[in-house]
This record gives sequence, structure tokens and C-alpha cells, in this order.
Amino acid sequence: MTASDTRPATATAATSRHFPSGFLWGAATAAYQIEGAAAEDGRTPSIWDTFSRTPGKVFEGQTGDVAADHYHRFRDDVRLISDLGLSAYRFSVSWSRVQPTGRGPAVQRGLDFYRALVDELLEHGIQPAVTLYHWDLPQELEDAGGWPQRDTAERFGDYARIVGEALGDRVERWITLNEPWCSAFLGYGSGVHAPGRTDPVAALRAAHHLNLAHGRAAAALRDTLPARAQLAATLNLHQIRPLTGSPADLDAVRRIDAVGNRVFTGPLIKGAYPQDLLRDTDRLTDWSFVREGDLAAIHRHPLDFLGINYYAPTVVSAATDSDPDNARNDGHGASEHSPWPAAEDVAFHQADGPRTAMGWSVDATGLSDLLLRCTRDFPGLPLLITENGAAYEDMPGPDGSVHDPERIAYLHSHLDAVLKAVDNGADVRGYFLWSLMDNFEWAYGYSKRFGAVYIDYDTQARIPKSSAHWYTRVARTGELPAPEAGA
Ligand code: IFM
Repeated sequence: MTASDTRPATATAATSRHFPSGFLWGAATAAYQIEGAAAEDGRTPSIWDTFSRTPGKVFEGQTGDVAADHYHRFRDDVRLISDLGLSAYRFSVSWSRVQPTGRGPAVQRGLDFYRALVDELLEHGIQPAVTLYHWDLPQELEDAGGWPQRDTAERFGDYARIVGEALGDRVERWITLNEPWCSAFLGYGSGVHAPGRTDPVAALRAAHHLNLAHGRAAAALRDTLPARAQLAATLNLHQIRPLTGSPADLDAVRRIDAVGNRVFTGPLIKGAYPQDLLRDTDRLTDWSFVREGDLAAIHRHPLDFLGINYYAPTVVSAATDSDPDNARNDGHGASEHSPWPAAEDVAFHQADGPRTAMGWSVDATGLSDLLLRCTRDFPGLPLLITENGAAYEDMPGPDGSVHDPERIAYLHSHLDAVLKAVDNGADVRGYFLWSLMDNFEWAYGYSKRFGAVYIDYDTQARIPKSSAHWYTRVARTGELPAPEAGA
């Protein structure tokens, strides 16, 4: 989209409002969550294959072995995306499907799958957006030390080059990492995600090596891709609110912002780690794993857009004696171990009001606040909402259809928040609903349904929910209906 084909979001009537022309309407998925075919065509286990087989880690011991069987049904799924009227689709590549040991030569069958998927999308007029890493590190690389080890970043650069060479002639939007905060701090800090380690220093090392991996991948992709290609990273930026306006609560916001957000936006966008983050964590590490030249390498190829994933705001305060279990309330899963290094004196709170099936509060103002904050902090950087959505207890009714008015209301309020941010100057280029279809929700297995399309896991039938029909109307018209007409 160029400056000349953007027009401001406008209210055409008191009741309906338009998105800017050229706005991308999409849906997102991730490889391990939908593909299945875990041991086919040369794919080897990732850390999530191992973690999901570790007793007690995933709901009812469920795995991504079959998931939504997308590997075998991708042509039908692309038809579905097309029927939904979407102009874009974000998917991720399984690293161990294309490079089974995480190093060395690629497996052609793995690359063929993604080429066929991309071709199918393009034939249906759907723009692919590729995520290179959505949490499924090849197990062999974890065995060699995983993200806390620098070599993993180097391996990621090689892998990016392989995928860039295979798909670069036909994919324009490239996202190196999805939510590296989760990879580092849930994977190596609280241990609720694979690989399930619980060491705060390993988590900080992982964060740096993920940043470095982005830098290495960006260099490899810039070397491989045509100049028109757009490079980005996707962050689950925390929209953090203080419980009260007290100086102590405001400092809790600063602390969580440093280790939740600026630990990535600092190096990726500004070229440096924030001084307050280094100070806050200095009793854990001296950060000597950051080597000379790393920050320049991370920052050398500027982001063409920033991918933002938003679900709910984070409310914090300074901990008091009545908040002993401080990280339990942060919405990121129960663990004895906090994902927030050196933040034992910060407490997390659940806001009052409606919640999704994940227990996350429904608060769309968090999204407009976040978009406007990014607009202020990163002037000139286009934003793409690469994930937003909600899990609810969806069930087919007696007639086989699935009605999900709560999801429609969630999407409506969040799209309204996007328009408000656009009206106030945010350069938002598109919106990808999470998720296209129900899928493996990590430690929650298949117990949480985020899809616009219902999956019957016994038959693999796909049933578009009423939210999918609603979203189709919005995507086709570029118009947000009045709330009462929307649900
Ligand atoms: O399912 C996840 C996705 O993989 C990453 N972002 C959050 C989603 C919902 O938890």
C-alpha cells in the first residue's frame, strides 16, 4: 500500500465506519497448531513434540500429531480462506519439516509443501505472509542448548536463507519471529511452554539470541529476497496498566514494560537494550552474552512493519504481603516459576468485567492504546495486527451450525478500537484474525477454541462459525457495522 492509496478511516453514517482502502484482511495460523503430519516426509520432532509427550505439560497429554490435518487438507483450507473473502493469510513454516536437524541441507519435500501452499494461495488471490518461527524449535537444536545458546541464532540465519530462496519469488511479507517473549520467558522462565525450562538467566539469554536470530534472518532474507519484500517481527506487546497511580505502581509498569516489551523493541527498533532493563536484572546477569557487533547486526535491516499480537491488557502493581504469588495472575499460565526475571516485587491483577475462555479480560481500549503508543514511540513504522481474537466454548447446535455471538462482539469492539487508533494517526495496514480455525492451543491442547472455523477433531469437518460469516462481511465491504447490527 502506498501513501497515495491510503485514505483516512471515515464514518459514512452514524452507524457504520470504513477502514482505509488497501487494508489487508486476513487470518493467521501456526504450523504446529494445525498441520499434523508430525512424522511425515522427513519432519523430525520439535520442542513441542517433545514437550507435549512429557506427562503433565499439556492438557490431557494432547499433541500436534494430527491437529487440524492441514498438511493433507491445505487445498480445501485455502478454498475456505477464499470463500471467507480474505485477502491475506499468515502461516508459519515448521523448521524441522524443512531442515530436520536444524542445520545442514533442506528436505525438498518439506519445502515443496510450503511452495504448494503458497501457489494455492496466490491462485486464489490471497497474499501469503510467512512467519519463519512460531515456537517449534527443532529438538536437536534444543538438545544442543536451545535459544540460550548463541549458535541457535546462527542456525536460524541459515534456515531463513533456505526458506527465503524457496519462497522469495512469491511471498512479499516475511515475519522472522512470532512472540519471542513467549519463546524466551514462557519456554525458559516459567516453563509453561516448550522446552519447559525454569531458569531466569537462560530466559534472558534466550531473549537476546532470539533478537540476534532476527538480525541474522533479516540479513539472509535481504540477501535473498527481491527489494519489494517486507521484513518484520511480530511481538505480543503488553499493554500495561498500573493498578493505581502511585509511584510504586507506576514503577511496576516500567519494570514489566522493560522485560516484557522493550527487551525486544529496544534492540530491534532502537538498536540498544534499555538501560533500566540492564539495571533491573543486574543481580541475575551482567549481559556479557551480548557481544560486540550484536546490536548493530540486530538493527541493521530496519523493520518494514511491526507485527502486533494483542489479546488483553496487563494490570500490575507493586506487590504487597497479600500478593505472594505474584506471577500467577498474569494470564500466562500457572507455574511455580515466574516468567518475569527480577520482578518478584511486581503483582499482576485481573481486571473486572467479561473474560474469554482463556480467562483473559475483554478490553478493546488496550488495543487502541497499544497502537497509539507504538505510533508515538516508533514514528514512521507501519503496524500490522498479526493476531487478535478470542477463545470461547463453541459447540455445534442441533442443526450443526456454530453460533458464537461473544466472538463477534469481541471482534467488533477490537476492530472499532483499530479504527479509533487509525483516526488518531496510527498507520495500521491490516488485521489478521487469530485464528482461521480451531487448533492446538499449546499447553491447553484442544480444550480452547480460537477459530472462526470450527474443527470437529473426530471427522476433521470444517464448520464456519457465525463469526466467520460476520468477518467475511467486514472483509468484503471494508466496513464495520453498527454494534447492534454486528452481533
Ligand atoms: O495460539 C496462540 C498463538 O500461537 C500465539 N499467540 C497467542 C495465541 C492464543 O494464545
